[in-house]
Amino acid sequence: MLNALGTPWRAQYVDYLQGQTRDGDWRAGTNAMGEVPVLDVDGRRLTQSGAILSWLAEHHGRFGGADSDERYEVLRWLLFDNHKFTSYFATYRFMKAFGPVQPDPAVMAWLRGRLDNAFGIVDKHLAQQAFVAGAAPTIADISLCGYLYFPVEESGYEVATRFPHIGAWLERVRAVPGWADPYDILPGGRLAPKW
Ligand SMILES: N[C@@H](CCC(=O)N[C@@H](CS)C(=O)NCC(=O)O)C(=O)O
Repeated sequence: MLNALGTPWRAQYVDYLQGQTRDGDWRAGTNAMGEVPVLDVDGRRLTQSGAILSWLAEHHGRFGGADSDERYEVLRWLLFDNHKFTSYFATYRFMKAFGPVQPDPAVMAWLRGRLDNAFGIVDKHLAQQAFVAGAAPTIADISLCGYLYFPVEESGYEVATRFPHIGAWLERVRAVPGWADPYDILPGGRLAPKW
């Protein structure tokens, strides 16, 4: 989002795999919710990607939706994303590639069922229109696509191939000026999948 806005930004590494986000001092000083992303901007601290994206869209007057109906549509998809799309996929990828123990097949099968459903819903939606909230990209697209550009071997889930409308949409989002591969902009380097 920051790249798409063309606004200067600087990343700071947070080592959550080693427990930094569970540290009491980090929570007291940075985010009581124990999560990244955290955005420090104009003397304020924002957390929760949906709130960060909404603030940036409003502040810059871009990617928030063209009118009131579209802004409501954006909110609807941000909520769906946080509950059922990125949340399940991020968890699935984490357990599949980076979790502390080998993933439990029953848990993975349950998550996969949830993902099949969520991806199916978004795929059907994107068969009708170019972007999630309408004809132009918004923060709803930026929220939903967040984890889908990571290498397939990390999740073992072929999202773009299994859901062709999602695959085509990912190419359209990739064409938004400022788009960058996550591993080219995230600090901390790339880890090899463990499992
Ligand atoms: N709903 C939150 C989810 C954020 C989230 O799950 N962040 C993960 C990294 S992707 C995290 O900080 N995990 C650290 C932990 O659980 O200790 C958002 O969209 O910002």
